[in-house]
Amino acid sequence: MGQELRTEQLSLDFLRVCEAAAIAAARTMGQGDRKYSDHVAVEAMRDVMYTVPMHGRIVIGEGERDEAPMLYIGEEVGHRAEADGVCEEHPEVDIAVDPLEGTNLCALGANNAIAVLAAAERGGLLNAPDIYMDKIVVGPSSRGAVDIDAPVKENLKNIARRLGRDIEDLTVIVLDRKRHKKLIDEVRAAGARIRLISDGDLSAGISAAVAGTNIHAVMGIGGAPEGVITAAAMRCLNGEIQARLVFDPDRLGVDRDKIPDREKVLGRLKEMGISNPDKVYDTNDLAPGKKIIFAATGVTDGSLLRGVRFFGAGKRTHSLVMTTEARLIRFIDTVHVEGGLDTVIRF
Ligand code: VTB
Repeated sequence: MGQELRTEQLSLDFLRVCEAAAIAAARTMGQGDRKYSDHVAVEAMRDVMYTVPMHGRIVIGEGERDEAPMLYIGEEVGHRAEADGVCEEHPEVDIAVDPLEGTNLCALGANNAIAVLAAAERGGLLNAPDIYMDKIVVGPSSRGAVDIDAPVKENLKNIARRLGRDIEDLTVIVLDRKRHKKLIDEVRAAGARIRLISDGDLSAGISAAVAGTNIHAVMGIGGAPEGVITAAAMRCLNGEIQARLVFDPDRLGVDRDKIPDREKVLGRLKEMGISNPDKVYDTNDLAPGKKIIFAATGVTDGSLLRGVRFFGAGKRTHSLVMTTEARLIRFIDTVHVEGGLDTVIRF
């Protein structure tokens, strides 16, 4: 057993981790090479991760799909210092990372790419497989008013009622994919406005939980790892996510040979401790931790976070850092000064 997890300090360490990943990725913005952008983000994130005083374990990472050499599922990360010959016990932390959420967005210089991670005490984050997940994400006002199995129109009606407006005044974010044709038709028929995004349902979900972004819900099928990290953010922001794993090729609108065979997926889920693949997960199932930490830094400009800006004598990052424990939602604007004593800091 390590020391008790102190989220106050650790959240600021994780801020450094996300800032480093965001800066590295932002340098590659617009180069059109998503793999390279991801690679530099992963490297930077991992380097700083090793300076954090913790006994960390990656539970969601670059894992399976990419067969990643770094930040793979199960990798132990963190700085294990020994002071005066006495082994200083560090807290045990489970970590879910997405060093560059929206690799394409960064490669194209499009909005809403972020570097993000969530952490909790051991077992505090669902070890979700890297497969698809159907999700509905709403902010605090609509918590308890939606049901992933209800008709789209009913959910929208309930969200509108909670927000004291008409369905026509809602904006719903949906990933622009063929698999969402029916969902998009239904949202349109209900009268809500839609923002179709090319990527990044995780940053969209966070925006849905912050009033003033003019985003009221995120619906549809994206990645399961992104779902877990979204849930961690919802725990801190009082929002809600409901979700269900999806591996039916018909629902995904893909050829059967494009995704692993159902039996194979079921086997893998069982190994991961998931016996009911059709389970509806709520926020607490996905991120059950008592102590949740969430940190994200903007890579490109977005609805909630500004992207990294480089100026001659340094760079500037914009981040969101929060924990369930401290009830502090921090938007952190950091100037990383590299110039000499004559460096001018702008407001
Ligand atoms: C999803 C979504 C992510 O990639 O994982 C998506 O959750 C991949 O979906 O936010 P496709 O296979 O349909 O492209 C993101 O958009 C970006 O990582």
